[in-house]
Amino acid sequence: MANKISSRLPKDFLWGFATASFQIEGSTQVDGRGKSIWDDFSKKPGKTLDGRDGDVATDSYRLWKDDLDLLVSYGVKSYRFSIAWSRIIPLGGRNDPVNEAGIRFYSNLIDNLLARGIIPFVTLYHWDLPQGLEDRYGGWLNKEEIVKDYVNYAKICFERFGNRVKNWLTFNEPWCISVHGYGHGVFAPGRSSDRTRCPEGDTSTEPWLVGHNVILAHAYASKLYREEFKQAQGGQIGITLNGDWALPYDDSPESASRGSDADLLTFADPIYLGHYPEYLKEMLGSRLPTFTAEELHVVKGSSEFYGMNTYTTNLCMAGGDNEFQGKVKYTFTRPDGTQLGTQAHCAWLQDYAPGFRQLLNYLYKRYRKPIYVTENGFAVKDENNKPVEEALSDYDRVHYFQGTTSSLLSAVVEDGVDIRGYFAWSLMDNFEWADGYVTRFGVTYVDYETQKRYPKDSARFVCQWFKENIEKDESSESAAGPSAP
Ligand code: GBH
Repeated sequence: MANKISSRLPKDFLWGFATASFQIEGSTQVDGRGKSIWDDFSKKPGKTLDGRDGDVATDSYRLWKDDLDLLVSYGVKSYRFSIAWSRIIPLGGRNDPVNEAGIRFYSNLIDNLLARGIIPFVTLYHWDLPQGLEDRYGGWLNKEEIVKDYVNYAKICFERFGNRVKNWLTFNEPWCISVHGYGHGVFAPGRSSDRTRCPEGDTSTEPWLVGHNVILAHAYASKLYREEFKQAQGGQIGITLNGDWALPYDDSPESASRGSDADLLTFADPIYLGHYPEYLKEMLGSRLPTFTAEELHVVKGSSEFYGMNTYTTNLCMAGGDNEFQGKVKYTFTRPDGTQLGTQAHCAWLQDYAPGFRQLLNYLYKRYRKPIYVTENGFAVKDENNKPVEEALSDYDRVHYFQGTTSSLLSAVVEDGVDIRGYFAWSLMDNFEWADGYVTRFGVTYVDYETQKRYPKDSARFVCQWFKENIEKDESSESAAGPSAP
């Protein structure tokens, strides 16, 4: 037994499932919650695939105890969820009133998680900006206002929850906030240069401005935490970035050498290294905002770990004019016509686990920070059209997690990558943004008529896998009971 220990994940490895407030809570008009930018956006014609909004979602604002029972039945060590800013400060701003009912909701959730031995991993911002700030001054476009308002909101969360929450994520995926919200215009607030989608917006400048402002908001909130709360509360703070691995399409010189730079480096380089990547400066010229020396000082080193959301691997070729992809083209079809992996329900996702291991190695070598995989998951093709009983046999998702968990283990035990946690996306099917309820990412099936939850095979796989592949905590086992020596 003794020499098997090194082939496992360390005993304090955190694992569990992730969700986000707007995707699960519903009850959008309850207990003083203000509107978020997703409320009206998801109700506009054509914004979601099925025309449905987030008013009910998985009803988790009311059913949170059921969700907690589910987490307990899965035996997770940790749960990643997000706080809805507009429940805490309904209008959003630093001079607007705080909503005690909103505080109470998350406070209860946190207390009950802890009582069941589940460690909360909390995202402060998973895309649901208070509508009040969008209306008042243009939300993320307005650096002077939004940075202060975000920091104030974060401060309230540290003050009210920080005695119990030890793991903070400032933001989920700034790339998506910027590019989908202000480039493609497919996410709230839906701005874009595409006049068929949006009456105003400028795709060539706004996403970069918004990204810049998100970095600053993150950095100043992180500074505040580290200076005023960290020591007393003993927690840590970081950011979660999305990024997928890239492989060259073929061995021609046009095959992109820097395929995955666009989503990976745009945010990570400033935050961990203190500057925007060279290719981005070249590509954007004066359209790329600059940090003052003082700001840079705050930005550099502002994340204590690398929060990593990753789903797939792309084959890359130079060319095309998609700046958000760093002007490379993506495909899943190899030169010989075969597919890289199994196709998911959404076009952007195929199952290719070796890329996950390579990405972990790449990020660890580049930034030298402990990594938490904060999202990783798969949407099974046509799962939404299957009867429940059939959907529960989610073989493609099981296969996906078999691949990524074994890549995770190899990265830790063979490659020496410092990975501290893994959260599968998602605890349950939920409101999948522009896809509405069509695309299901859950390890738990949700019947949206009854809100009943049914564990899928993938839930069983993931839970079993982590139980078997984490070193046993001998001390706490013997402390917990009179079990064998
Ligand atoms: C995550 O984002 C989100 O954090 C989570 O809320 C969401 O439910 C989950 O994924 C599943 O979608 O978008 O066509 O330009 C994943 C974000 C999606 C970002 C795919 C990169 C690339 C292709 N990634 N995207 S496209």
